[in-house]
Amino acid sequence: MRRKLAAGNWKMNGLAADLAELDAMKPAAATRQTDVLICTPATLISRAAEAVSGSAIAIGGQDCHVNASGAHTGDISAAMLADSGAGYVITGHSERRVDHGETDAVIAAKSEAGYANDLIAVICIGESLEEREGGQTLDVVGTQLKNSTPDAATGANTVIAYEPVWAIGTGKVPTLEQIAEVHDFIRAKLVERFGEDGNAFRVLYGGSVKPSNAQDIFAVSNVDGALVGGASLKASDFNAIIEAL
Ligand code: G2H
Repeated sequence: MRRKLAAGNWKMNGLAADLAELDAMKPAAATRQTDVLICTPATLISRAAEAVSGSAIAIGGQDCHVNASGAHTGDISAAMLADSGAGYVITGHSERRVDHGETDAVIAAKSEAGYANDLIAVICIGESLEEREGGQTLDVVGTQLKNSTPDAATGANTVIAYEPVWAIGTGKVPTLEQIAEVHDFIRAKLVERFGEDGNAFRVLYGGSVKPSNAQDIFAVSNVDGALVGGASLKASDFNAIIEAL
C-alpha cells in the first residue's frame, strides 16, 4: 500500500510570521495515516524545520542546483537544503521549467542531487493548454516522465506530481476522468520501467486543489495525494485537504 501524501508548495510566499500556520497544521497531520509535507521558501526552511520538529509534518525545498557547491550566485544546493532540515525537494515545477528554462535533463540531474543528499524528489510533469487541446497530453507527460526521472529513482526516493500547467493557480481543474487517464498512464509507465517498484511511487495530482474538490480528486484511481499551492498557505484550508485524504 502506498502511503498518501499531502504536499504544500508555498512558492514565493511566506515570512517568519507565517510559521504559525505550521503550528496550526500539526493536529490535522497527527491524526491522519498520511505523510504531510510543506515546501517553504528556502529562507524559511531552517525555522520551519525547527517549528515542526517532533510533529508529523516534513519540510521541503522548492528547487536545488545540480551541483553540490560552487560559483552559482543565488542558487541553493541539495546539501544546503538537507543541512537546513529539508527532507524533500520539488524538481521540475512548471514555473521553473517556464521561468528558468529548465529541461528534463536538468530536472533529472537536480533529482539525482537530491538523492545524493537523502532528499526525496517530487518531480513535476504536466502538459500546457495548447498541448492538451492538441491531443498531445499523454505524449508530453510520457516524455517528461521518462526524461525527468533518473534511472536511480525508486518508490522510496521519488514522488511524481502530475500538474497540468493550465490548471495551476487558475481555478480550472481537469475532469476526474482526465485525471484518472493521466494517473493510470503514469502508473503503467512507471511499472514498465521500474518493474514491481513502479507500484511504490506516489503519484500526486496538482493544480487548483482546494478543500471543495480534494475529496473527489483523492478518490480517483492512482491518485496518492496532492501537491497544493494556494490552498496550502493557510492551515484552515490545508487541514481540510489533509483530512480529505
Ligand atoms: C500547482 C499547485 C502547487 P495551485 O503549481 O504546485 O499550485 O494549487 O495554486 O494551483
